[in-house]
Amino acid sequence: MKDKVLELLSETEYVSGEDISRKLGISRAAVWKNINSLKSEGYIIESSTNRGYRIINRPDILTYEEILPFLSTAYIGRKVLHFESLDSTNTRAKEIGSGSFAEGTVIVSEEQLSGRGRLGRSWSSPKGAGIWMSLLLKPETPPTEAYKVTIIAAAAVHKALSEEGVASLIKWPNDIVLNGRKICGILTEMSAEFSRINYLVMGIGINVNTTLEEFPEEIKNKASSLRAQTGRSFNRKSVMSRILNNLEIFYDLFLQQGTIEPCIKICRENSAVIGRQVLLIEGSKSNPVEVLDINDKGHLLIKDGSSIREILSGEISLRAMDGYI
Ligand code: BTX
Repeated sequence: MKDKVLELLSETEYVSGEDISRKLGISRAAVWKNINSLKSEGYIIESSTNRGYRIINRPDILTYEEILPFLSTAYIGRKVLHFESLDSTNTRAKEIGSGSFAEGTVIVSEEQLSGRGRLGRSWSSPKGAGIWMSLLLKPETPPTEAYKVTIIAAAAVHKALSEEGVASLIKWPNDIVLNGRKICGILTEMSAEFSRINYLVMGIGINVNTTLEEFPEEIKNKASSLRAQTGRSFNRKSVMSRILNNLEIFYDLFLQQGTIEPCIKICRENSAVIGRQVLLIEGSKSNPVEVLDINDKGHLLIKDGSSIREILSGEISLRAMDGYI
């Protein structure tokens, strides 16, 4: 009901309690209760005895109602489960994955208490500073195609950031970097049977307005945020919606035409690693290789000594010879 009350309110004109009560079929006392509940979420609402209610200011929160003005999708992000705090949005998405939630459902939390990276690593997710979200996807493709979704996510984040005026680079397969610092990570997880995917969870974590002090000591030398790197604050609602808008375009192309070609092109043209000597970390082994290209399947081509190898993302990491990247 609170959401319905919010839909009726506006910044430009007053709406009377009586109108709200009539339109929603609730009592005046219930209207007042819902207004108070919105105020406790951070909405600043003016109430004038004669004229009614008017929104003065909206909170910086990533609810469906708040991203709606920026969203141009048909189904991605049309159902948003918003939390103040969660252990991990990926974990929550996996809990609901096999249920009835539609493809494109987004789980987003203002903070994560146990945000997860790849290979059991953790992801720092302080309150209100970044975007910590997971998308539920149910592509009718074989499990061997699932890796492509990470490439789609990387391209969508890159494109969204460039629309925000930020020229980021993609560190294949799942990091976005700005000035050599990690500002975004992608974690795709899957539930599948032998030949079909039950569901995919595409987790995206992006440091938007995080200050450097907010990062844990051990990642201060490699992590950063859009704000720390550019010196300006970003509208998280706009950044989140741009990512979802671009995701839907690329994901539809993948579903309908079976291609991720435009995404590979973006990853290739904005690569943080192509043409560089890097350390390839596989399990406990680490050896210097030269990154040659990303091929048409989205795999990384590297020169390892005298042989050329094709790497299929998964369990590897890349590092600069002398630091993060
Ligand atoms: P990754 O394994 O490539 O990166 C994790 C590593 O990155 C950590 O070991 C640490 O060194 C560093 N790191 C941790 N937190 C941050 C941060 N905030 N910014 C930059 N570097 C950091 C990357 O895994 C995938 C991360 C996905 C995160 C999203 S958030 C929404 C969703 N829910 C969830 O639990 N995970 C995903």
